[in-house]
Amino acid sequence: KLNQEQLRKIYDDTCRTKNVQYSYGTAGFRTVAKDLDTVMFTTGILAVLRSLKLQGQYVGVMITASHNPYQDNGVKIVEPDGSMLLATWEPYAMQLANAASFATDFEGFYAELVKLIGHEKIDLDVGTVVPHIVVGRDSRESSPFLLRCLTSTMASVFHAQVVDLGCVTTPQLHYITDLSNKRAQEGDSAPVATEQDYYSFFIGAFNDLFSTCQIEKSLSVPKLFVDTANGIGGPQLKKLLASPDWVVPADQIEITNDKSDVPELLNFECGADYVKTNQKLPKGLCPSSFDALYCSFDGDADRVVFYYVDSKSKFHLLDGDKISTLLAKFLSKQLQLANLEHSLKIGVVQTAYANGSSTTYIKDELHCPVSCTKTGVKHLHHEAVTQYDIGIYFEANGHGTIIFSEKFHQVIESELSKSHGNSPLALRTLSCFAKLINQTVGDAISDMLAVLATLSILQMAPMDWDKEYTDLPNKLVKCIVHDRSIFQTTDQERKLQNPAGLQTKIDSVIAKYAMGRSFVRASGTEDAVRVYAECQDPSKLDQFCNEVVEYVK
Ligand code: NG1
Ligand code: ZN
Repeated sequence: KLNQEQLRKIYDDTCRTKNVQYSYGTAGFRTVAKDLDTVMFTTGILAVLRSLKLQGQYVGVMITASHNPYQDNGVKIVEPDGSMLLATWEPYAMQLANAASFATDFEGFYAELVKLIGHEKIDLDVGTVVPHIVVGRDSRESSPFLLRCLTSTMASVFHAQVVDLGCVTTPQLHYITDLSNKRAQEGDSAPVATEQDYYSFFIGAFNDLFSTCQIEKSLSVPKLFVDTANGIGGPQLKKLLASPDWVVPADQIEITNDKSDVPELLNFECGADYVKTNQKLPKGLCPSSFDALYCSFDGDADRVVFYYVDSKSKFHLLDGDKISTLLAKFLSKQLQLANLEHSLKIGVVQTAYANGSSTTYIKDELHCPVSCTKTGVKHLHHEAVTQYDIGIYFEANGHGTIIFSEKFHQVIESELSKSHGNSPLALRTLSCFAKLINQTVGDAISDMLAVLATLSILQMAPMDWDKEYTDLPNKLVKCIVHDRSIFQTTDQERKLQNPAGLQTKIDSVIAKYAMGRSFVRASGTEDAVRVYAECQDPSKLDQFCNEVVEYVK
């Protein structure tokens, strides 16, 4: 069945990194690129097994390390519907990678592989099911080599059909994987979707929304500057803007930090993570007119944060919480206008990192339900899908999207058909808006279009958006500790369970500060513990945060 000798040869040639412990975290595998050959080899095999398990459906694999420095890279597997790898398969990804990393010889690794195949009852009979894989990568220099490690066994050993999308954003990979499977299910003889499908779809949705709302083909903000972190978002956004169907005047959107061909500039002093963390303009941007809007993508364009500079040259961040609240305000209003607020449930999903003011605003001003989940989009996504018909979720760092339920589509369709072409504007607006948001994963490009459309429909300037509520002063710091695994949390990561007694000490600090909130958790992507603190008085924030840090160290 399996050509063991062929597999052995590729294993020997590919898996040069040994004795590195790999772990599949919130963002897949991620580490310095030079250590990734072995884990790429095993992840390629696991993706093939996942496709075999799912009757040969297209499984996606993305090579990226998102906002990490240029020396890093990473890989993650995407399910046929564009969601993240099924949680029960994450341990397999780890077992296989660590088997290859720590095995003294090929036999040790092979035994682990056979065990997994047996456990999942996967039929390897060549010809019964052909596995299908879609691969994509961001702009990193190390990616072409890692792609070869990833795909080394796919066609030769497993007879898989591999579609290489080349350089794409992470959300494009998710979208294309999902669409390819949908087309295959509908019996399309050439189901593989392309980047072009992505551009056509989102431009179409944007144009439909604008014409439905009878907006001139021009944005409400005079100018949008887009910092693409010198990553893959730059070239991809340029392709979208260059499309003949894109109607917004070219001078309204300007892309900066678009040197995706200079490897060491990736995420360097620019991008969503830099802007959110440092709360200042990225390299390459200086304040122009004070009514301009700015936004920053991260390296693989799955997150976005906005900002502007006021007439006193003060920087104002419009982060993931502000995106959530803008979209929640807009969509709740549309639901009311369409008389659907009792039939469809809208809600916002946040993590503990959401600013306390945003949570209060959503509850008290928007009267919208709010959920809190653990960090990591898969948790937010799950809550959005299971609890709401319009589930708006964003991490404070700008990663998020809106999920519209099956029921939402049914209700909208049925209301539209009842009104015989004379349907209320709000109903048509909701119908168009639902198409503008990438349903598979947070997407900087699609989220950016949704925010621009919302601001244009509501005729809001950046400062109107910002003044809906004022963030509590807040701080996020990283603590390097001896062993971060001892920091175990409960209550959606808002409280520590271990080390014993530490939470009581933190609580005693919190009690001293007006509107104080602080929590401590181990990072899933870095070898560090994160301490978050917010309180009313900006002059006491540093002291507050330091007191908690002292207990953690
Ligand atoms: P960790 O390192 O687990 O805090 C970070 C972000 C998450 C998420 C993941 C995946 C913060 C505080 N944490 O997770 O929101 O984006 O990376 O990339 O921003
Ligand atoms: Zn990213």
